Amino acid sequence: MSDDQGYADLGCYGSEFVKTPYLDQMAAEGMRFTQVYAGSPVCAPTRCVLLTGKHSGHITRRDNRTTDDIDKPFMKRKLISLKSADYTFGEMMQAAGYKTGAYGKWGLGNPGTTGTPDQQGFDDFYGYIDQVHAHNYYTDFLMHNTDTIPIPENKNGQKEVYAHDLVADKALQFIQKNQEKPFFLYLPYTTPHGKYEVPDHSLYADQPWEEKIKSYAAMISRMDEDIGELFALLKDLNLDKNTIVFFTSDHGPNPPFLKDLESNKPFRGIKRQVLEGGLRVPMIVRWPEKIKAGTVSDFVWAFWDVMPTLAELAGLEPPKETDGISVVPTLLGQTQQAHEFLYWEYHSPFQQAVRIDNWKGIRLGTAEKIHLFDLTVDLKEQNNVAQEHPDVVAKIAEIMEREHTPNPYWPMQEKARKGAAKILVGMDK
Ligand SMILES: [Ca+2]
Repeated sequence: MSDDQGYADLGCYGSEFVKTPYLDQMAAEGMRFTQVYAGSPVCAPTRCVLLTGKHSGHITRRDNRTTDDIDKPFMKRKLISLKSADYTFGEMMQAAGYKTGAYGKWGLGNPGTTGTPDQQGFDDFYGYIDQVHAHNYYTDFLMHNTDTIPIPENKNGQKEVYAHDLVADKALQFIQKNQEKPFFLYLPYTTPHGKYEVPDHSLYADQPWEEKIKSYAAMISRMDEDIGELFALLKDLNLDKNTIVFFTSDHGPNPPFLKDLESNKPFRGIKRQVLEGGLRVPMIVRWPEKIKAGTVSDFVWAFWDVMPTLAELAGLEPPKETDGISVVPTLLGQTQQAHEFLYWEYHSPFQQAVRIDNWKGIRLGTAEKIHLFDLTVDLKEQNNVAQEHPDVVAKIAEIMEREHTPNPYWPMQEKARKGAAKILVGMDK
């Protein structure tokens, strides 16, 4: 999983700018999905959804911040940790006898809390436990499980070792080490999230873009090469055919990349918005001889389906509490029951969204009217047709009430705070 990478930032998703030969090859050898949704439009809750198989109305961590400290600087904000009662895909796979490893950005509970990777089903972790720490690509330490491991080369602001490279290597070592056993690798890379720093962006030297944009593109290409190495290793170890690999991004892109890279094409919206551009993500799944090579699927699914899907792939019962469905039939080319609806809530500013068939409803605060868009003809969500379809709007309103479980940290808000309106008028136009 990449971090803050737009739907359209891969060659196989139509990018004319970013070079991703290995992910393009993965898509050519597997199944590429055009209608997969992230759990939330920001980092922490989307990971919470992915790991627990529940949508954002049911999870512990529904925003990067808590509701009571919105005015504090980001570094001083309290971060809500996963609870012991939260059951993750790590715990599920660990209990089923898989060796479990997680490398990269965790962000669901800092050291000393119940939310650390070692307490949430991972035998081995290396990377950034704190999500804000992950913004630093030349950090002078990373975490191994809950131990601090110094990176002396980066002491005193030196930039000798690119931390992403260490994470990518750890993932390969995990596969090497566990090649004789069943293993489950969760690999949340930190690229191409800011800071936009990379050792080398010469691949894009001829582009007329500013530095930041060259770096962002180079970060994606660097990750792509690492994924190429991962596939090469699987082949070397003769694990290629029996290893199922998923690739996705955690949510939509940031504003600086829309103009030059068209990162959210063909949608509107960005990170922090429940518009399609904030939620629609690439999803590629590769499983040689089982998944038909080069397939493109428009089946509609979301991050909360990953855990039940893994359960079926591992021959387990579905998790007891989940909002998801297994998409294994779709992977195998069979037809399957579609979701009745998809639901999202996000808290800064408060937004809810529902998708039913090709209808998408968005509400900014419970006192506001629901806007309704027909994705069949309006992928950019610009033409509000709520007045023409009161029955659909009523159904969506009912889902918005029902799917939000009350939680002291995450109250429904009547009014989205100041600035929210620009989400619907289109801040990126
Ligand atoms: Ca992110």
